[in-house]
Amino acid sequence: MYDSIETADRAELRDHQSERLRSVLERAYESVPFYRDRLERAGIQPGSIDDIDAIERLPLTTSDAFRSSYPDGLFAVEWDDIQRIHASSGTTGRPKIVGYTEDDLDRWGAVMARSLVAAGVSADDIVQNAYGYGLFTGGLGFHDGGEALGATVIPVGGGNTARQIDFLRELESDALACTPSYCLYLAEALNERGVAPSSLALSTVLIGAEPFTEPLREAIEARLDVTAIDVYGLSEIIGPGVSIECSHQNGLHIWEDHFYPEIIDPETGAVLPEGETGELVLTTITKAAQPVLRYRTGDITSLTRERCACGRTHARMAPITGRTDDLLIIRGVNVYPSQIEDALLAVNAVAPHYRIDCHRDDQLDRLTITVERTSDQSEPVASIEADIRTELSRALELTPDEIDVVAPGTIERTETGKVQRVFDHRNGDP
Ligand code: DLL
Repeated sequence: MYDSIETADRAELRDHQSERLRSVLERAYESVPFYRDRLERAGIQPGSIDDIDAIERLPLTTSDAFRSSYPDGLFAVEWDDIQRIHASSGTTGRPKIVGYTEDDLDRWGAVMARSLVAAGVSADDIVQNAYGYGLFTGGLGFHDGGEALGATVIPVGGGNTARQIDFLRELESDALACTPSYCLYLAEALNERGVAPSSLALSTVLIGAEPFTEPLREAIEARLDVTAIDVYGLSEIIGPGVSIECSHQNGLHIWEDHFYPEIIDPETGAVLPEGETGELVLTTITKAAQPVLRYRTGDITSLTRERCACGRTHARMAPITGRTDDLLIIRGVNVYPSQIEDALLAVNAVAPHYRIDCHRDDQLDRLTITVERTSDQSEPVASIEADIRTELSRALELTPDEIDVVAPGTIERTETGKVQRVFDHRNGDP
């Protein structure tokens, strides 16, 4: 264990949660007009909630809160106290901005260090971090956690497969952190180069940031001869480190002394009993810069509060099985179809007919965008394509693999029912 709270008695944990909820509510009410309005409208005075069980009375928060408060309306501290910013995709043009104070960054480092220990990583280990560095929380989240633990971190970042392989071999990394799809890609690249997994020191991979199935995990474990640990998190709450599996791989331990979980019925918003599947809702009970109350993650899972065989008592969530919205996660990057639509329709020569295709080729996601040009033929295709690329690069943190500009009338029209513009062939769309 990294921290004794991980095995705390549940009654003790609940006392902590109640106390922290009271304090976060007070801060949110005092410092964030958005929450003050919501609480007042719901007739709730912060002092009237004194037990964690009463959290159900608080209004739910959706990702719209980030959009309507862009960029800093959800901050509970002054800019002077913000030490770092991260961001993730919003449904349209503007990203969700997340801020951290110095204490928040320390807490994040500590929950990530705790997560790494739960996954079997120790201070003596070398962690090769192949999550992207930058606004995405994956890179710096694992980086700070590895350093807080006292491990050696190799900040190689995403991609650059030849270098990843060199480092795995020559620096003898014990753990690798990357998306599951990239992990599988790397396994194939190793195989093609004739590198036997048994010749590597690698024993653990930390896979997250996108959904994966159990067979995919098994393929990773078999091909790399490793234990593949599921790690979950989201920028709005902190980034990676909200929850992680231990070596028993029987659910992801949610660090409940910082993040309070509930499962709701996505249709009605009602809290569901333990064990039922629904939408995960999280409340940050320690975050200073930007507390988030009852946030609808959009992720589908279930919870158990039974003590794990490892001795940890915090609630465990099942691996994520899907989302309540249309978020696409492509190579670990979040993309809402509405962001693509906004960008395409900002180009004059483009008609409002398009399709988005996601394939998985050779274990790597590919994004293809097909758009119709208008009947005005004056602009050459190459220049329309260039305009589209410019608009998309403004809106997305990933470049489509292919942009196809087609003649007017080419894209199939929908006469009945809902239009389907997104074809996620990874999920079996034809
Ligand atoms: O993906 C944080 C992260 C980085 C987690 C590295 C794990 C490892 P966002 O970019 O804000 O943050 O995306 C959050 O990604 O709501 C889920 O839909 C999805 N997601 C994250 N981890 C998992 C996972 C990071 N283990 C969104 N399994 C979340 C399934 C995941 N989906």
